[in-house]
Amino acid sequence: QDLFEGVDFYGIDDLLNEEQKLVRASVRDFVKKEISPYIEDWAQRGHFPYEIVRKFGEVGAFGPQIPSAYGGGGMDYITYGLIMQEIERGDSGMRSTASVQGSLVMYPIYKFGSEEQKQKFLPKLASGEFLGCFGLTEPDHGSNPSGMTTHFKDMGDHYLLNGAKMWISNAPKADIAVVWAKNEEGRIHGLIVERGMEGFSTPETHGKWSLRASATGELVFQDVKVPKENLLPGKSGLGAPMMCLDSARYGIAWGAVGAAMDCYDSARRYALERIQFDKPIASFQLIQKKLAEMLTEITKGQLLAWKLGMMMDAGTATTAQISLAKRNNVEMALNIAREARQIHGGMGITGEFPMMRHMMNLESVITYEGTHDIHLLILGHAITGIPSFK
Ligand code: TGC
Ligand code: FAD
Repeated sequence: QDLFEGVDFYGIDDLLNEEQKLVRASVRDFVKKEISPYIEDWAQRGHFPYEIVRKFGEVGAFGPQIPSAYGGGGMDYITYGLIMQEIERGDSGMRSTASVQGSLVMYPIYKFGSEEQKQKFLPKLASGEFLGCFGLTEPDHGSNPSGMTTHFKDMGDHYLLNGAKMWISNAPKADIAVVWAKNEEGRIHGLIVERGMEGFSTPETHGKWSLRASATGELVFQDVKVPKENLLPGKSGLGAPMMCLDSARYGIAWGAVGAAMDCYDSARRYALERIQFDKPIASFQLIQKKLAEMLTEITKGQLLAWKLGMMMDAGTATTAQISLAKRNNVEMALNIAREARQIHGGMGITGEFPMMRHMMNLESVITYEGTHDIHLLILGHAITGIPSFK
């Protein structure tokens, strides 16, 4: 772990500018000091280290792509991706905390919020004074969010919100929730629900085998009075949350590369040190095949993420292009975690090494922000022009 410098077989660093490399180095250092030494313990205990929220704020992990006028980093999407890569090299659950805050809470407030909402919430979210969450999924509507039943009524001087969301990252500790709900006409809107509002609760989801260092929960709304000024005025319809997902899924495409790098790095080191049949296992062709294939897939994933980042910065990336990268890179990372685990033999199942944790985390990553098959179907739609969902 101490010697880890990243994986760059194709000189992809040549495609990065000095500022991007500097930010990556600072987040890499942060992960090495603040996450890697503790993550196995947090994950084994199912503990979300709440103090990391402030620390993420200090290192600039919250909303790096949001303009600095609102407390964000004012950086490009490549830098944002590099930050997600480094954090997820530490742990996917830690990356979840950061990507939900930046892409799913700060982004909608920045993109669709009023000036008052931006001033009120964005600087506090950027600094980590506030933690946010994003409520789209419901118990009966996961892949098909347009079927949501959470709804609000116009009561004249406020809205009355009822319903429930499930599987919400950060929910148990969140100060605010960006919640997607239907109005009386069935149109989807975003509402900012604040902790302490009567009738709003966030029960924690227990018993997860995955993302154990991330707090997951429900959002329950029972006649919650939401002030009218908490409705996001800038955009309505399913397209609004989908735009947030574009940004978060992009971050995952980079994050998965980080998890894969960590597994590959551990497997390479172990293979060189572990002696069987009087030789390092790295000398056996079957082990070399695994390592060579890991490096090949990581390199392809890096190039995909980088090119997608260029398209994000140019504003030309399509949802289907984002799906392709999220889908490819998460599956790639999951396969590498499994192969790397094999290289470690029995030791690979323990918390001495990171692969088992990454592998279990990646089972969530391949499911959230659109399942692996939903991304395939988004691509199928783009290829054929025929949506299979209808
Ligand atoms: P469809 O008919 O395709 O679209 C409905 C309306 O939305 C518009 N739209 C978009 N607009 C802007 N950007 C996008 N990316 C858009 N995608 C869709 C579309 O134009 C249309 O607008 P309009 O005006 O015509 O109404 O929608 P559909 O109901 O057929 O569903 C499509 C589908 C299945 C692809 C989509 O709903 C989907 O992606 N489902 C997966 C759900 C999902 O990803 N949930 C994620 C929840 S959040 C989460 O998991 C966070 S985990 C975070 C962590 O811990 O890191
Ligand atoms: P379902 O939609 O019920 O899918 C079940 C299976 O059916 C899947 O394999 C799926 O691919 C398949 N399927 C569904 N429809 C089709 C179809 N048309 N064709 C073929 N196959 C299909 N959500 C949030 O809103 N905010 C969060 O912060 C958040 N954090 C999460 C954290 C964790 C740890 C997890 C596990 C989930 C989180 N989610 C969050 C929810 C996540 O986005 C959903 O789990 C995901 O979108 C899938 O929905 P579902 O679980 O209801 O599965």
